[in-house]
Amino acid sequence: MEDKKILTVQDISCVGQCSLTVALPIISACGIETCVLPSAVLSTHTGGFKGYTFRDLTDDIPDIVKHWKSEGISFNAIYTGYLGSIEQIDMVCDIMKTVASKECIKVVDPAMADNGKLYPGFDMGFVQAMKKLCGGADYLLPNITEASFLAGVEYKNEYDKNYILKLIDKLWELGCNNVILTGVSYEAGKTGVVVYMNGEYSYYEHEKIAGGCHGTGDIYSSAFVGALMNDIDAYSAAKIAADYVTDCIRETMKLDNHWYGAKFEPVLHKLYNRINENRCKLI
Ligand code: PXL
Repeated sequence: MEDKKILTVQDISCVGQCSLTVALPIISACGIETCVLPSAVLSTHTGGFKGYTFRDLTDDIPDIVKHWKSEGISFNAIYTGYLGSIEQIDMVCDIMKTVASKECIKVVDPAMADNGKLYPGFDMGFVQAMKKLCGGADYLLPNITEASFLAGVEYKNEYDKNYILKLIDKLWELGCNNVILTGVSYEAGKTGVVVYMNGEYSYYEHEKIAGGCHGTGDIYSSAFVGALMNDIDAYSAAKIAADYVTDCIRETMKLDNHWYGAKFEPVLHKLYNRINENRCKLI
């Protein structure tokens, strides 16, 4: 049996159910050893709390990576999320080469925007730097807002299939191998993911639960990576992650005022079960 481990690079938001506090439990629950490189430490995420603290860890990264190299440590997959600075994006581009195993799978979630807007603290310089990281991805997982910034295409709330195909084509031109575009909704009450792989587009449509939740992009990417690392094909992994996010939102809606994140913990077993069902199909 292969001894696989993944490195995930993103921030620690101490409170807020996003980034590392989501990636670590979800990927671990998928049975995969999960190593972390924290990009920054924040008291909370930036999506609704006021007066949060932010410690950028860019300066710590070179020594951490140097130590890993001296120990001969490498990773079977590297998955990046929210990054703290442009300088850090450049370092992560480097890490994608230096601590990657031979067959390393590179997954980039360009976590920087949603609902038509960049997150606080990010600007077009950050978007420009992010394009380089995205260009080296085996799997690029943006939402529509991130895709529109990266593609240089106007953001639209309502769109047709041609708009989505244009976004994906422009993302692919950045150099990435495969694109998984999340939050693609063509009709009320439905949403889905478009998977662009080996020149072909597939769409997995599912129920859209009113309300939505903060941090679902991070949950989606983490579940996708967890499934992929279990040798599940990318389309099935995209579908498993979408079903899991739907479970998380449904769970969150049971509460009156859980506004800052999604309740991913009580439904982790459903993700685990789906991954095992799909693994069985492989055998
Ligand atoms: O969920 C993405 C995310 C991650 N990390 C931080 C954030 C956000 C989104 O707002 O603020 C710190």
